[in-house]
Amino acid sequence: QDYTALKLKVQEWAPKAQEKIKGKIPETANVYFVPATLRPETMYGQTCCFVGPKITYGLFKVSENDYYFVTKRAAWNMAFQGTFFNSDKFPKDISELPLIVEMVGSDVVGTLVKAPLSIHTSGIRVLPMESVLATKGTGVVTSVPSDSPDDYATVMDLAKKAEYYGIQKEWAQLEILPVIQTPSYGNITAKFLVEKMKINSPKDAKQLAEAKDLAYKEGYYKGTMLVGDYKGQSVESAKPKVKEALIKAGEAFEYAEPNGLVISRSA
Ligand code: ZZB
Repeated sequence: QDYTALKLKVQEWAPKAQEKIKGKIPETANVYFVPATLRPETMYGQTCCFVGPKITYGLFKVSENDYYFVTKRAAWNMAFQGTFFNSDKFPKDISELPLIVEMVGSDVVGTLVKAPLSIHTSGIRVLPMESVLATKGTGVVTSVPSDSPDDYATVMDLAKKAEYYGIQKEWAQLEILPVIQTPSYGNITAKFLVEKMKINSPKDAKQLAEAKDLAYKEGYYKGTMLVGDYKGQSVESAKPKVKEALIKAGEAFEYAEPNGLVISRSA
């Protein structure tokens, strides 16, 4: 899979995370949460960033002043894609990764990050999502509730049970921006499908998978951009252009994953 890895810069850490990184990175360091996405053209509509609350992540040093928050598995993959090392210095073992500190997802819930292209320019929050897979992408997922049924179902649930999840309700209630117009599902595809299919919970995995499929197809083949530099263009034509622009601006990079396989020389 060819993903776009987006750089969401930390503005303010959640207290638990702050405690764990204290003294381990410079005060002036740039730290980024790095979700992997297949839908760069939807980034205007990001409203939060998901982590698996029980998943273990690492803070990895990428350059003198830059650090990435991803799973160790993703960092290992990135190590061979020019993200951490030059080809003459590929790591031989996972222990050679520049790991600063490990944290679990729940440590970072509440962290405020700045998401490139998002209309929510004062930042979005890191929130918990039970269905995040540790074995896919970077283990960090950016949330676009307008166009991802999983994200829509999750933010609705988070807002409904904010106290249970230990979050502030407002963090899950940022405005949902219409990003893509479609002939069959209107301009907030995910909401339309979740309601039409009567999906009541982020745990309705089978139905959500079906909704995701429909949303992908309709968005890609029939969608038109409602916002951004490529407003009025088809999604098919805007997608590579948005990706390119993000990469050029230093706000994203390419991340590839060999079919969920972890190629580890130490394995
Ligand atoms: C933003 C986005 C906006 C996404 C959208 C989708 C959609 P797929 O389709 O199953 O191959 N994702 C990435 N990593 C993980 C993970 N570790 N666990 C759970 N979900 C993950 O997966 C690709 C999509 O799944 C990614 O693209 C990401 O969400 C999520 F409007 O990023 B996406 C109809 C889908 N719309």
